[in-house]
Amino acid sequence: MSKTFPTRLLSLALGSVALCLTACSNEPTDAQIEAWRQEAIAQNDQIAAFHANSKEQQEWHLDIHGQTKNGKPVKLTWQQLQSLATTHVPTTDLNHPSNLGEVFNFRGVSVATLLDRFSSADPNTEITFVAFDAFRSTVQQVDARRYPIILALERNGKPLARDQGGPLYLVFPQVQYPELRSKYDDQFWAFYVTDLIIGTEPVNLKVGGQYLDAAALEKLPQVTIETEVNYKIAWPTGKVKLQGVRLRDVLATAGVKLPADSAVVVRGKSPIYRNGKNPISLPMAAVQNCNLLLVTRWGENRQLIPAKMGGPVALAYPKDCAVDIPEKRWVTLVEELEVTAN
Ligand SMILES: Nc1nc2c(c(=O)[nH]1)N[C@H]1C(S)=C(S)[C@@H](COP(=O)(O)O)O[C@H]1N2
Ligand SMILES: [Mo]
Repeated sequence: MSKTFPTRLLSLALGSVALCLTACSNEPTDAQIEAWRQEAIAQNDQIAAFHANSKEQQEWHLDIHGQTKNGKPVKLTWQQLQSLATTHVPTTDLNHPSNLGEVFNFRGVSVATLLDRFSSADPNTEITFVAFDAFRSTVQQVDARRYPIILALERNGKPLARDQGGPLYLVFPQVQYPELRSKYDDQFWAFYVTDLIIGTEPVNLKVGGQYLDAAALEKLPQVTIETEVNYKIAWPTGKVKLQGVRLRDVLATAGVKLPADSAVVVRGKSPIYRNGKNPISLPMAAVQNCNLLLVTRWGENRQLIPAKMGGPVALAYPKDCAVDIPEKRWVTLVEELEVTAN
């Protein structure tokens, strides 16, 4: 595969030169050759981008968690998604302001079909879509069953590019059902969807080869802070109460050693939180000296944190921490802690 690009580039360039050498009376100027070269490079880049894009699509999948029929997560491969994608939705696309009035033909997987096949939750349960960038969009299950809401993978017969919300884009049939316009406005149209959570998952935190459940976390000392949060979606603005347990207590209860020169990597569900090149890595000094928290409850009534808000477990930072943390990234849908060399 890697051979085709340079070969192609060369033949494009040579082809242009040969063509002109016979047809033109003059030798091509340096400027012409440079123009052809640029053209060949641009074409080559396009081919490379196309292949990268289709590779990303081939590897894309949808994970379904929470209240599934057998209680286990379901993984749908790109191929399975393609064969399930039999629902067509003609609609305008809120996120393409250049042609707001244009009606596109989206093809995708009906969310109702996914729920019929995989959901065991009662009709009042919310479902939450999670995206590559940790964006979340929560829909009422009754609406997903009543309307043809789809995870689109094609628009007007073409795969959805990344800048069109692809490979999987949550699309609402707002032309056929105008009442959806206000209920599910542009904020709900999630791009690059990776996960669907039916209801909220139970706590299942992986720490040093062990899995801790809600009961294990409840046994640890509970800490409450009041702070502004940066979980972005579905949280009130201003200060909120958060209740949770200290990161260091969680690690200790799992029997994990905490060398002074190590760091704790926190991983959430979304791929953006699992980027090995840019992990969420907390220096051990901060873990030891600050009340970095894994929170499970919020608000005056200490309610459990639903998937809609990024629960059941999220990472929170206290205001007052003497140790410098390079970048405070608030992590939702926390699934794993790992101690690594710093
Ligand atoms: N994955 C993902 N989808 C998303 C968003 C996002 O940040 N990530 N932003 C939402 C919001 S708030 C809006 S208004 C629309 C358009 O977002 P844009 O203006 O950033 O393109 O996409 C929605 N879908
Ligand atoms: Mo928005």
